[in-house]
Amino acid sequence: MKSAYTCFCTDIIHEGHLNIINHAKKYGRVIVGALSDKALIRYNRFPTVPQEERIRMYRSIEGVDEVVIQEDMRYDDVITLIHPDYIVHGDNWLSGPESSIRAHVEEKIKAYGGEIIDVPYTFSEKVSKIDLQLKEKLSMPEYRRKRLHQLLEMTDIVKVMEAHSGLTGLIVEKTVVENEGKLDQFDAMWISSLCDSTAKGKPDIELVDLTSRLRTIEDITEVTTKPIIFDGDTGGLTEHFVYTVRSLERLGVSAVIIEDKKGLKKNSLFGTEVEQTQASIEEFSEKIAAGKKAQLTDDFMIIARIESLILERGMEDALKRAAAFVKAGADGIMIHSRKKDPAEILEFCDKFRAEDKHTPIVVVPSSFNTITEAELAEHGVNIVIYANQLTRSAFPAMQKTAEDILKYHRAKEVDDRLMSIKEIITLIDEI
Ligand code: SPV
Ligand code: MG
Repeated sequence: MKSAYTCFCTDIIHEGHLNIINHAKKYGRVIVGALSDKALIRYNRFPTVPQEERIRMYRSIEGVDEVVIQEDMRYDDVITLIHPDYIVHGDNWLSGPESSIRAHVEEKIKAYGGEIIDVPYTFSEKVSKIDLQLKEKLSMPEYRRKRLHQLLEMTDIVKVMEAHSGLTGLIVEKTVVENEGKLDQFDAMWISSLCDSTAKGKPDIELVDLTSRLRTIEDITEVTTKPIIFDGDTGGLTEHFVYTVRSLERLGVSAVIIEDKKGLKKNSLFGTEVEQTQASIEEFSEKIAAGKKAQLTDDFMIIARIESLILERGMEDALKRAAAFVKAGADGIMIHSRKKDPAEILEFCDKFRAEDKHTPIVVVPSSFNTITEAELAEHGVNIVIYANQLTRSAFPAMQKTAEDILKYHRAKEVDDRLMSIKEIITLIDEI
C-alpha cells in the first residue's frame, strides 16, 4: 500500500486539517508528522500544547494510521526514513517563505518517484477564529511569562530583538525569513532602556520613569505574543525594585535584567569615558535576593548584569560577581563588553561555564558584532540580545528623508525608498 504523509504543526485540529486527512486517505496509508517543538518555534508560532500532547491529539484523528515526529522543517529526516509516495500539504505553501521548503521537498521526493499533493487551503470564518484564539492565548500574561524558561529548554540559543513600540514589537513578532531553505524568526523582545529613552528623545540615564516604561510594555503586549525581557537598568532602590518585579510579572514579562551599577547610571557603551559607579557585591546581591523573594510566580527570572568588563575592573572581578549573584538567587548572568573583539566575552563564558554548567548566560553583541549565534552557543551562551539595531537603522533613514524633503522642496525625490501608501495603510491588521 502506498503512503501519504502530511506534516502538522497545529495545537488545535480544525476542518482544514480534517480536509487534508481526507485527501491523504485517497492516496494511501496516512502518516502524520508532528513538527518538533524545536523546529516549530522557528517555522511557525510557539506551541501552546507540548509535543507529546500534540502527538496524542494527531493519533486520535480518524483516518490517521501513524504519527511520527518530524525534526527537520525541510522534511529531510522523514523523507529518508519513510520515503512517502505522496506528501500532502495545503496549497498555501506555494507562495511566501514556505515555498522554498516546498521546492526542496519536491526535488527530494521526485528523485524516487514521489509526488506532492497541494490541497486547496481551507479559508473559513471558523478557521480564522481558531487561529486568532491561539494567538490570543499566547499573548496572555500567564502563557507569555513562562515562555522564556520554555525557550531555554527548547533551543540552543534564544534570539532576542529590541522593541520599543507597538510597531517595532510587530516587526519582531512577524519577521520571518527564509535562509538556506529554512525559515527563521526571533524568539523574544528586549525592551531596551537605550531605545525606549531614545524614542522619547531622552538620554539613557533612568530618566524615563517606570510608569512610562510599563506603558511601552503595554503598547507592545497589546499587539504581540512573543516573550519579553525588560531592561531594568540598575533596578533602582531595592525598596522600589520589589514593586517593579511584581508589576512586570503582572504584565506577563518573562525576565528583568538589572545591572550592578548605582548612582547616576549612564549607558554602558560609554564605558569609562563617563563616571559610573559599580555597586558592591553585597549591595547588589541584596537587591537580587529581595527581588526573588518578592516574585509570586515560578516563571519570572531576575538576571544579573555584570559591568566589570565595561568598567575595566577585570575578568576575576566579573567572575567573582557572577558566582556571588547566582548564589544570591539570580536566574541568569548577563556579561557585557564594549570591545570590538569578542575575546573577553568568550573568556568569561568559558571560565563561568567551567564552574557553573546551568545558569543561563546572556550577551549583547553590539560592539563585538562579528560573532555568530552558533559561536556564542558553543561557548555556553543561552540568550543573545540584538539591543539597538532597529532604532539605529530607522533613525538614519528618517533623517535622510527629512533632509531631502527640505532640499528639494517636495517629496518626490524620496518616494522610491518609501513604503507605498497602500502598504502603510494596510500594515496593521484590523480586527
Ligand atoms: C540597552 O539596550 O539599553 C542596554 C544594552 O542596556 S547597552 O546599550 O549596550 O548598554
Ligand atoms: Mg539599558
